[in-house]
Amino acid sequence: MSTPAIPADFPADFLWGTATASYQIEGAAAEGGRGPSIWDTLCRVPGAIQGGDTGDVACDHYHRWREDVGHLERLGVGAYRLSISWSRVQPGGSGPFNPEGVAFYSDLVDALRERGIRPYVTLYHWDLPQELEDAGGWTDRETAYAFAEYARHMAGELGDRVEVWTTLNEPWCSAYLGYASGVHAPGRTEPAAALAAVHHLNLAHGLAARAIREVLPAAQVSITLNLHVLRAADPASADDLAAKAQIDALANGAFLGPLLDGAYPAGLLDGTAHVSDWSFVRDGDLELVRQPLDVLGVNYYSTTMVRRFRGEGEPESADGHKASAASPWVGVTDVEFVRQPGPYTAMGWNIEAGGLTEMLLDLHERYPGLPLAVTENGAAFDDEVVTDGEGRPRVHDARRVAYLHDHVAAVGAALAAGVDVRGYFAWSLLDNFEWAYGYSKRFGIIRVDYPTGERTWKDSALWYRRLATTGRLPAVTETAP
Ligand code: PNW
Repeated sequence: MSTPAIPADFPADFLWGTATASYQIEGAAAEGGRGPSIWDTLCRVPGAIQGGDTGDVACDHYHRWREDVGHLERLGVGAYRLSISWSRVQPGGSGPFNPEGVAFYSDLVDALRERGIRPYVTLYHWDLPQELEDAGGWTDRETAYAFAEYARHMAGELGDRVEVWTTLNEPWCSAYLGYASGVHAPGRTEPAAALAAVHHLNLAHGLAARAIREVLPAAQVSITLNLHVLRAADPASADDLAAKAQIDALANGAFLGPLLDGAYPAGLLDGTAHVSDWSFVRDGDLELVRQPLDVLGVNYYSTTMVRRFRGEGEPESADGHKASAASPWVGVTDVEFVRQPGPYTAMGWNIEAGGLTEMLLDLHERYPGLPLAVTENGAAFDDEVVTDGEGRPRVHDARRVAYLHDHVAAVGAALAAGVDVRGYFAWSLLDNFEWAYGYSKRFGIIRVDYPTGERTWKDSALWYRRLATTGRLPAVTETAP
């Protein structure tokens, strides 16, 4: 086990939390007045989701939420990151709100606060109301205005009971996986549309941030990005470095640029000029997108290595598919994604905790004074339930404990180097619906049995409780119940 030089203790006010998302855990897809979302629709497309799984029931959190709040309380976490299902609170995405849906989140937020757990609320974790997609979805500018009205309404309903308002989770996924590669909802494979989606998501963030602050002037506003930590296969090769810059513009610059620098990077506009003229960016948009951020959320799982396509065979895309399958990398034809040394998680993602320190340091250097939070980090493994001497179910997920240990240590290393990191959220509280992979991938620190929904603490939950309650990095062996 690696033991990086980190302070023995995290700051006393450092927030330990866990994260989930509405569609991945709630179920009750047709209950309580909820309207359909684009994920309900994609789940009905044959072949779209592994095993034909759907979020119809998921972890049944909609009915079991009191029990889940109990798990959070016993874990001793100071914060919980949840997302609101837009179509549960506003079934059509515009028009009337659904009081029953709003009450669900209001009660949940109250229950968390009563236990001293701060709610970090994400307004959009990919479950767009289907009616809005039918009108063009994120390719349509109107969706950004609709999002801002939804955000305004929720700010009024939940008010200052919410600790941090996060507008969007990983707009990279919404835009490129939803509209270019099509592996996420709405499952479209239209590269030009994906670029329009990038911009309308950025615009939606800016409009929503402004609307939230109009209702709640003291609100803390955030967005969560999945930045890519990139490596050039040969750092001495100008071609590979150019390939890396090309991917950096699409993956990172497309969001950091307008959010924090006030402009899309020239490399992004040039590199996609053959796909789109970006005429959907209107005068004044960039000022709207660049709203002050109280904290930037970053999700981190792995690193990405690229090189210039060397002309043998067919270049591979990010997920190992041949580039002739739809690629999320709009406009890119001559970049290869290189498989890196393991170990790997069950997602096939290489494990490299140092990449997290690197990402935090890099953000700190580029945007000094911008507070950061790790809003997701975790790993899928094939866990196994065993029975201990006293007949109790146990899950000895040693690889997940090691993953969390090393990545928390990586956050500690960034803190020690002076980076302003405020919190860390383990993905995920529960095993849940892992999007196109259905229930085949388990990220939880608490196991969920399907279909009974029964929850069982894994060793990683026991380890995380020790971390959250002491603020000290436990050894990987500290998993006693
Ligand atoms: C994130 N990629 O998803 C999401 O925020 C979570 O909902 C999800 O469960 C978690 O990470 C684990 O996958 C991602 O292809 C999905 O690069 C795909 C990618 C990145 C993040």
